[in-house]
Amino acid sequence: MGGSAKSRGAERTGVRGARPAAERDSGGAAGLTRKQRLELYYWMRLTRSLEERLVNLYRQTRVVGGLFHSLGQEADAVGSAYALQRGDILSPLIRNLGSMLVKGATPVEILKQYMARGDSPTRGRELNIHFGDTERGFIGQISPLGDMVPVMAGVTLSFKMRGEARVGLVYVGDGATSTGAFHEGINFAAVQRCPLVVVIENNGYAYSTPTVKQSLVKQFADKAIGYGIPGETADGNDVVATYEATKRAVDRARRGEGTSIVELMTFRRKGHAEHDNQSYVPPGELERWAAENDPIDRYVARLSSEGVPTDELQAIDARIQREIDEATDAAEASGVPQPLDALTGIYADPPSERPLWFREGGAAVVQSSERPSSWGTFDAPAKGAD
Ligand SMILES: Cc1ncc(C[n+]2csc(CCOP(=O)(O)OP(=O)(O)O)c2C)c(N)n1
Ligand SMILES: [Mg+2]
Repeated sequence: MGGSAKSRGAERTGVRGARPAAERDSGGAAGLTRKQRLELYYWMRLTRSLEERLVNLYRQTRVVGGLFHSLGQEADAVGSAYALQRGDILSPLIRNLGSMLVKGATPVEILKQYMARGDSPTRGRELNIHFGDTERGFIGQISPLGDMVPVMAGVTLSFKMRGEARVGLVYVGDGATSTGAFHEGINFAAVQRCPLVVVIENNGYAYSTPTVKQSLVKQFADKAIGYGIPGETADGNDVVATYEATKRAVDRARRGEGTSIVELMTFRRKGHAEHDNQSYVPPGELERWAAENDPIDRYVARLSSEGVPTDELQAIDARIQREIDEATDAAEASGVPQPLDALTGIYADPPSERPLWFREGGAAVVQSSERPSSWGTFDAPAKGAD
């Protein structure tokens, strides 16, 4: 099958012009039940409200690291992750909080992680959402752009070799598509026919670099042609269209038809992180996207037109507020990390080691007790030896 983009998604306001919501939204309910359609609303609203809470905490200096925000991209994260099944594996990025929530990450974990609490998933050693849980089906993110594509090629090759009907999904930004790792990983996955979906989140910018300075391709899905795989562009601000396009690629992968690209057209309405004031975005662009192409507003309009009463959505909003308040209280009540936590999970039994060995000029623990001879490494020279 050729790689040319099948459907053109929401085009960028001010760059390619936006169409009215009624025309843009995909038709039908995509085979989703009423309960599922409300779940999509719940996950998008939870993502937005949780990030709003995180911004408040950041401004109060209670979030100690950088804060990465997915404002305006909730539909692309939630709709794509929703197309996966239990047992499938997802590799998220900093703007995929919504995807992680769909896969079972909890608000309290996210808050503890950003607030660097001692009982957060990484015990305060990492201050964003770079944590994973293979049981729940999301693996830990890493910062180097594109590098998770070859990793997920390997993960999905293992599914294929074991004869498991499982699928992997890896997110990359428009910027990450310019890396060597993206190219090597997707080419390998394609030729090995790995059950992998590569979702390119085309949000207009890679930090301050606009997509027009990133690549000359018209649509990033067109890159699929170069790898001999299918590519499809969908409206990433339409949660149902996103779900449908990703589901098509997921189903193909599960049927043994290999790797595909799904490009989701969206827009990053916040800076790269909270500190970035987006002075490089043309005036009016952010406001235009907020007014004309907000994924939650569009979905609320759609649900209303399908007969979902407003008070039902308001009840979901109230439930989310309660959940976030409770999670915030729990995160604030939990303690800060203890110094020895820095070693937990790294050495076999940290408490048995002298805590300040590294300040006393002693050899690393690994030199004395935990380096198996099978590693074939050499002993460090004894102190004072020639
Ligand atoms: C290989 C590599 N180069 C540069 C960086 C620094 N960096 C981190 S995020 C980012 C921009 C990413 O843009 P994009 O891939 O479009 O994702 P988005 O932030 O828009 O979701 C850059 C340049 C990095 N982490 N890794
Ligand atoms: Mg980008």
